[in-house]
Amino acid sequence: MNMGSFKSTKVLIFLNFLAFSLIHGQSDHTLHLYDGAMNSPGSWIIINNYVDNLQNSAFNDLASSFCVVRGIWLMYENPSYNSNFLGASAFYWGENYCQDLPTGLNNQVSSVRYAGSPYSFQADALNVYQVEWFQSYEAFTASDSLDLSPYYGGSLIVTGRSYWTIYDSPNYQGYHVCVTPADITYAYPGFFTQASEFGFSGRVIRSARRGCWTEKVFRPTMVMKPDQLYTRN
Ligand SMILES: [Ca+2]
Repeated sequence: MNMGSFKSTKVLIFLNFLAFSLIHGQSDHTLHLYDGAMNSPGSWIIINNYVDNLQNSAFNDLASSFCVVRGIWLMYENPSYNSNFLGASAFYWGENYCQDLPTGLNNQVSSVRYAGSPYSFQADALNVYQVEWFQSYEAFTASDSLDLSPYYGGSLIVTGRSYWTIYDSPNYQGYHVCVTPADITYAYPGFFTQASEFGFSGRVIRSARRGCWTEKVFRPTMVMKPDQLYTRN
């Protein structure tokens, strides 16, 4: 996988620009990071958008606990969502929940971002990541289609109540499967931490569109409950 390619960098920049310009720096997702553990939190910062490097907020490798006020949040050991160096990562979704960070991330978190729609964390959207556990470059769509450069396919998050079909070729061609949220009644997001969980081991995702255009359906192997931090172990 060519992690540092110009093409994928360009996609990332474009997508980030799109997100920022749409929401004027605000989103439906809010995260608090605390210097200390929950019993003595100390100084803290409020985050409601992507933070590529917490050094810019003078909070790099400082957080020992967090509160998710609302949303779907992804936390990474390294800057730029582990795109230059892979490492520990964790995810959380829900509202009004606080917890100490686990050992692998305590005083280690260097970047954070949310997944799903900037407008509502339970709206229909598809987030596709280059690497397992939602690491590295990301592509996002809330509309009917998505065409991708050939660098994606390591993990994905399906939010809202819609099914999506992902393809290994552009223009909705080639091998394809349908992926689903965890619960479409309550809009529980579907977290697919690695390609084997959605039948894409050894493949890349080149296009995607809303709806289930095949009988080959992959549901999340685990229903990730709200109000719990999930880390790779
Ligand atoms: Ca770090």
